[in-house]
This record gives sequence, C-alpha cells and structure tokens, in this order.
Amino acid sequence: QPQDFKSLSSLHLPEQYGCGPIQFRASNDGLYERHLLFDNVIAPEIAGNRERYEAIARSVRDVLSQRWQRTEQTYGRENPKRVYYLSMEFLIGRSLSNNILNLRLDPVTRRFFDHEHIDEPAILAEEPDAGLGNGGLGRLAACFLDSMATMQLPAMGYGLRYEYGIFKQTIVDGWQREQPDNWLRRPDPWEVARPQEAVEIKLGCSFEVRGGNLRIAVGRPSNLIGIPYDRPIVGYGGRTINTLRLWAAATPESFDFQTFGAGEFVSALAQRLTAETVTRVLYPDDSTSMGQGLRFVQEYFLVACSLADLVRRFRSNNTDWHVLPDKVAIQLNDTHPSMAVAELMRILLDDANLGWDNAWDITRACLAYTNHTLLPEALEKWPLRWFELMLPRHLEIILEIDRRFREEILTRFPDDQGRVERASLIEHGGERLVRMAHLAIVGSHSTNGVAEIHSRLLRETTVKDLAEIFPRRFNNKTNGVTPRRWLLMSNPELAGCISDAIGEGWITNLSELERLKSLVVDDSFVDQVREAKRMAKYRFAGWLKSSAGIVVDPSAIFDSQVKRIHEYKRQLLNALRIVALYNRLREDPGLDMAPRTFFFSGKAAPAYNVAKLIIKFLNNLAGTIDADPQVRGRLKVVFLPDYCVSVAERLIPASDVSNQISTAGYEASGTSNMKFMLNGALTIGTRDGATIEMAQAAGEENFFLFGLTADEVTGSRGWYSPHWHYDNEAETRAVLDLILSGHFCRHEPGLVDALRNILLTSGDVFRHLADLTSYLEADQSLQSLYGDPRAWTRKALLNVASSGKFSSDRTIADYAAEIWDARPCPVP
Ligand code: T68
Repeated sequence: QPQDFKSLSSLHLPEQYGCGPIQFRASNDGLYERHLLFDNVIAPEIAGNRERYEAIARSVRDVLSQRWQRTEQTYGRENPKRVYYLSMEFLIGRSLSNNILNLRLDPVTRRFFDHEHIDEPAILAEEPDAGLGNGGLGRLAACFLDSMATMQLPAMGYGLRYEYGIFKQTIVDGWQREQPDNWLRRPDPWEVARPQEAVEIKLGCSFEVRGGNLRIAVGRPSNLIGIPYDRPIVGYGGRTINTLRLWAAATPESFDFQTFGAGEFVSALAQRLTAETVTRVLYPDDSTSMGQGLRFVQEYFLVACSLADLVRRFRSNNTDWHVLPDKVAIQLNDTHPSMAVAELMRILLDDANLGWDNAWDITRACLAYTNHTLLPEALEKWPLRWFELMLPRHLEIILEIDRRFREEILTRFPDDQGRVERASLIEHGGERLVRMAHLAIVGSHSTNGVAEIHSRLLRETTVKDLAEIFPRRFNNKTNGVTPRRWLLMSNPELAGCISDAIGEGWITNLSELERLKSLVVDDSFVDQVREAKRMAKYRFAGWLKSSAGIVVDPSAIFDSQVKRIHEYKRQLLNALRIVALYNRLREDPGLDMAPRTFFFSGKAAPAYNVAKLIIKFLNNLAGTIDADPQVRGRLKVVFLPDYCVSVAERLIPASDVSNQISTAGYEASGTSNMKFMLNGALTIGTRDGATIEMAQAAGEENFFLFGLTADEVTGSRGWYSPHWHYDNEAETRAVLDLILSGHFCRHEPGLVDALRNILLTSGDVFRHLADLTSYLEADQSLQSLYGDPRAWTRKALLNVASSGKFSSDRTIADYAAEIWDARPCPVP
C-alpha cells in the first residue's frame, strides 16, 4: 500500500502498480501538485475545487495506468476467450470515489485530504455524473462491468460516447423541465482518446439531420469514422483493469473537398458536423421505441464500430475464422445492438469469404441476447425501407435469414403458416417492419430474461412461438447489483458495521452476508445496525438541506420510491396510499401514526405526457400536505429533482422503506429493489420482477407483499372495473373524492380531469384501484412493526443477510458459465 498520497511521485509508485523507473524528473513534488502545475498551470494554494478534482482524478489514473496497460498485454499474450458487452447505455455515475475504493487507495487519499485540509465531499461533487443511460438497463451494464473486472474476466464494454447524457430535470411549478446535460463541457480525466484505433464505417447513403429528422440522400454513400474513447474499469483490489470503449462519430479527415466543387469548402465542412451528430445525444426514452432515423443510425454505428474493432483484435491473434466462437462472446444488451447479427454475417460472408452455413453457425455461437422488457411499445421494429436505403447489404442478409427460417419452421411445423408469419423476422400488414427481437433470438444461441417471472412470461407470452421453436435457447439470468458501489462506497456506516462483525469477505463474495443471520439474536449488534441507519439518515438529511434547502426529520420513517416515472411503476398508487393516510389523520388527529416522509424521485421521458402529469401531481401533493397544519410533522412528501446515480447513492442508504409496486407482470426485474434490500430497507411491494425472488430469499414473513399476481392481472382482463372499487370500498372512494374535488389541484381543473381519466374512465390497465386496499393493509403491518424498533431492525438485518444472491458477481458468474463459457484471465 502506498503510504502517502501527497508525496506519491511516479518515482515512488508502489510495486503493486508495477511502475518501473521513470525518466521524467522535472519535479520531486507529488503527483497531485504536478497535475495542478502541468495540466492546469496553477499553484495549489489558488486552485479551485474543479482543478483540484481534476488533479486528484489524474493522480488516481496515474496509479492505475500501468496496471491497465498490463491487463491488455496479458489478454494479448494469453489469447483467452473475451467477453464483449454491447450496450447503447452505460449509466456510470461518478468514478473518482469508486476508483479510489476499488484500488483500495482510500486510506491514502483520506490522509491526503486531511493533510491538505481539502473538503472531500466538495471535491467529489465536482465530478459530473456520467449519465449515459436512462435507468435500470444502463445501470445494469455498469454494474456488470464492475463485476467482470473484479472477477478478472477478460471483458470489455462497448457503447457510445454521447456528448449529452440523460437530460437534467428541474421542477418548475410542479412540472418537469428538461435541460441538456453537457457533461463533457470540462475535460473528463478518465477517458483516453485513441484516434490511432479509429474505424471507418460505410453507410449506403449520406444523410443530414434537419429539425430532428433524418434526411437521406440516396446513392451517395457516406463514410463515418468511429473514434474510441477508453475508460478504465477497476476491479476490486486493482488487479484487473478492464476497458469500457465508447465510440464518438466523426467524418474522415481525408474528406474529399474536391468532389464538392469550387466554393463549397464551407458546406463540405458543415456536412462533417452532420456526421458528428450521430453520437451527440442519448435518446431519453426508457420504455418506448420512438422509431427515429437517428436512433437507427446510432445503433448501427455502435454495432459496426464494435464488431470491426473486436474482429481486428481477433485477427491479430488468430488466423482461423472458425475459432471465433472459442475466442469471442458478444452479449447484446436488449435489441438495441441486434444489427450485430447481420453485421457479423456480412463480415464472415464478404470479408472472410466463408459460406453461408459456416458463417451462420459462427454468428449464432458468438452472439447472445438479453431481453429487458415485455412492454409491446418498447419492442423495436425498424422499417424495412430504412435498411433498404441505408444498409442494403444487411437487408439482403436479413431476408435470406428469414427465408431459411421460414423453411425451417415449415419443416418442423408442417402447414402451420400462422406460426411462420408470427415468428418471421418481417412483419407484414402496413409498412413492412423488421422485428429486431426475432432477429436477435434467431441469430444467437441464447436468449435470457432478467428475473424468473420475466423469463417465464417471455417464453409463455411475448415470443411464445420462437420459444417453442428453440426451447433450449431460452434461459434466465436474474439481475444483480455491485456491492462495491451500492454498499461499501455509498453506505460506509452499514458496511463498517458488517465488516466488524464478519470481516471483509462479503465485498467480493456477497453470500457471506448469510453469516449475519446468527446475529439477529445479538441485541447489541442489532442496535449497531440501527445506529448505522440513523447515521445514514442524518447524513442524507444534512445533504438535502445544504443542497436543496429541504428540511426533513431523520426520526421520521423514510419511505422511498425512486425510478423512472411510468404508469406501470405506479407512482400514482403510492400517491393514493399517501392520500389515504392523510385522510385518516385529518379525520382523527389523535391517531397513532409514526411520522413519515415520502420520497419520490425520477424522470419522465420528455414525450410521455401522462408521466409528466404524474410528476406534477406528486409535486402538488407535496405542496398541499406541507401547507396543511393538521398533518405538519406527521406526513411529508418530497419530490427530489434530477434523480441520477449520485442521488441514488445518497438516498438508498437512508431509506427505511422501499416501494416496489409495479403492476405484476410489467417490471422485468428491477434493480433498485436489490439496492434497498442490501442497505437494510424493508420492501413493500407486489409479486413482480426480482422482488419475488428477494422475498423468497429473505422469507415472505420478512417482506410486505401485496396485490394481484401477474396471473390474476392477466385473468382480470376483460372484466376489471375501477368503478367497482370506487363503489364498494369506502376508503378508496374517499381518496378519489378528495383528489377529484381538486383539493390538490386548486385552479388546475385540467389535472383533475386527466387523473380521473387515468384512474377511472379509461379502464386502467395498470389496476391502481385493484391493489390499493391490500397496499394499505401491508402498510398497516409495516407501521405496527416500526413501533418495535428492534423487531424492525431484526427484519432489516435478515433482509441484508439474505441479499447475497443479488450481487452482480453472482449474475456474471452465471452468464460466464452458462452463456459465454468464459474464464478468468488473471493479470500477473
Ligand atoms: C429495465 N429496462 C427494466 N430499459 O425495466 C427493469 N429501454 O425491470 C430491469 O431491471 C432493467 O431494465 C435491467 O434489466 C430499462 O431500463 C431502458 O432503459 C430502455 C432504454 C432504451 C430503450 C428501451
């Protein structure tokens, strides 16, 4: 371990990081001063927090650089089977404290911060979140990278270097406003541009973006350049440092100005800007496929750059194309990169000159696909015409795959023309569409869902025909989260408590938390866990006050629902529960009810009007309850703007109650549910996604489950009536009457009409009213338990002790063994 961060010079780097003697001896000062001086030309005394952040981050990068390089050298030498994780999203968040922790430099940096009188939280806050994702899918990809590096797997992430990540959310008058997230305005200390490894991508047309639409100029093929920007992924312990490679789009430097004719110098250069718009911005929809041409180009750009890069790497070590599946596993994170099927076929047919059957076997053996949603509006279907215009060769390949597939179906299911049409890659009727999920399933050897129930529903409903054709291709990989970021880093209070009791083994082997089970009878330990939660709540309350001016009482129950805003996630159901409790208190001010603060946080897709309306209503609810002296100090609602990874890191450790209340059958898995459990919150939730498996692991008696099951939701299709609940349940009626009276929407009658329409008039596919009564019952049990602090904490502790399965290390071990056939490749 390095002893002193300040005096750490490159001459004195610890053996562990493998630094040899370094020639550059201009200064004997530490890395930090050198970075301030040589990168920013500034003296330490007058450096601001941003410069300090950059210098510290660069110092940390110095420490990991040689190890990073050595990791790649080792892979080059050992030529192991590599895993490539292709994803349009990586929701990374901040990297400085995570890298410090994974390198185990925290004792060194702590001494340094103390010695220099540096305000650590202020420095950490200088780093913008790398918000290159919408929600669960993107954050899962980031957790997987952490696990793969920690488990020493030779893995690499491929994504896009969006200049603008997920938008910044502000709340004005209760309404969401979106602001661009210009996260790269200042240089990012973690990324390394590698222009020497740029790749060239050919499109069958050139295009311009006009008013958000793609205008295509057919017959004028255009070239794009992908420039890789690498980011280090530090495995815990710093032994393996893998790479996340993000592609930025550019136009070739060798741009042929002559073909533009005299005087067109400027417009030729302007054209170049169009190429760069490809990676300008992340699409902010987490559950609808918007069918935008620019998105189509983004997806192809990711696939083409990544495959060109990995094939080049393969070719530098291997001569025989047939061993590609022994050297390469490619995981497709949803259908977004599923053009990889056609692109890999194209490479094998046209570049490697293999025959169709050979190419097809290799393609399927390399690729595997993960599905993340059953929502029909999220399933990608691209107009066949776009392939025709932009990727004609790929269309040819897709149509040939489809032709052979149809033949195969008919051989196995003679005369079943219906099945052929349902399973085909092409959807007819209206404009012809390419079904990307079908392409991914047919063109790969594995299709997995992300929780048991989700994988079952996928097989039994969404792609039933395909599951019957390829029964062995379908499998489940229940999601997980990294315990490094989501416990060790974000909850030092609880993490310390656990390590004191059972040692540090849990950090890389989360099932060791089981050992906490025997401690539930140890009152003094239970009290320590309780104290850890109390401290986390105080820390959060302090931050909330200083950053947003919001004052909350840490002795209240902290009851949270944080996630994207969506009808199926049912933030409105939570609001109905709060109104019911509010009604109870107004009716009986003497009622014994523990003080509670409800936290909501989450973004709505900018084009999803109902979700934006839900945000408005939640803010109105917060305002009305705050202004009501009758419930002051007893109920409070907070809508925390701009939910992001670094907000989650603060709020989750401080929460007592986790709401996971999606309509059963709709949430594929959920991952925040796991983070809350790991941090000692109790879950009140429906039998949906991975919450079901969490309750199984902890024992249902330690969960507050309620509501219709997925099968009951399906079964009630056709006869469900919200009016029945309104007419027959007094409390439900009181809640709706109060809302519809305009109590929370004074002077905003439109809002009341919209809520009536969602909850009553339209028939409500998300079954808000059906689950309200049982939600309130579960809430009642939860409240009574809170009255017995030790009993509460014992349950929380049992939950923590049972959360081992939900480490992304376990998930990755399952992918490696059952899909990738990949093994660790330790770096000496
Ligand atoms: C989420 N999906 C699931 N999609 O909703 C969640 N979609 O249940 C699951 O836990 C998580 O994936 C991880 O498996 C998403 O987050 C998106 O963000 C998305 C983005 C673009 C297009 C479609």
